[in-house]
Amino acid sequence: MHLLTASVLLITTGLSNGDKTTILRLPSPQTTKSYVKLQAATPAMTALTACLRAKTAFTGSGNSHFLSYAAGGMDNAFLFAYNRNGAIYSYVFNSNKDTSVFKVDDGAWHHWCFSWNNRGGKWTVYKDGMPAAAGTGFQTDKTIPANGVWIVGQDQDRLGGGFDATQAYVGDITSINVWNTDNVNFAAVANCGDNFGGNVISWYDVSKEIHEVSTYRKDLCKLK
Ligand SMILES: [Ca+2]
Repeated sequence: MHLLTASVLLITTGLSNGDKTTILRLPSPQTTKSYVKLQAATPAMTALTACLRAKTAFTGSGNSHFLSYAAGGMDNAFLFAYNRNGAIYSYVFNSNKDTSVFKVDDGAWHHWCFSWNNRGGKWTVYKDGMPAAAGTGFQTDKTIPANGVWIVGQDQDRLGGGFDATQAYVGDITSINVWNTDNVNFAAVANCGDNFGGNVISWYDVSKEIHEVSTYRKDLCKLK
């Protein structure tokens, strides 16, 4: 069901508070063998929001990747990751954005979003539903190409592959949702009930091709 309220794009999923969600657990030590491919029909995007919940105490020697999107001959069309300092960083259209949002690797569950709009190049990082860092002039007027490949837990250096073990994510991750807009109700999306899915990727509905990753199911309101 598609629900438009006050020009904020939300898609209700079949989930409600108390329901269990699939949680991925990417193993230690880092390996290129563990990843999940998400089967999504992706439009060309002049704006984007990616959100997820992650719990990790892992600090890598390189950048640890939650999610990568390769498309149109561009392996870093979009990346959502954190660096060796435990700070959120992203790529949009092959250009990186380091942020001052630290302690991703504090061992606790957090809800993270990165949003971007090519109008003015506005970007924002949200932590647990609240804005934590923002800026402008990042990849203004660029368009992220359509019909690419979404990979959880690895950085693609070619379409669907070219992984580097030192760039793998280690830890738990769930609630990966992607919208082709930055007009999202972030507080609602961060709510533990996880009622709202993205219109590009909806975690509840998206087909997950799982490679050497363990899974468990849990009520998101009871995550520890
Ligand atoms: Ca790459």
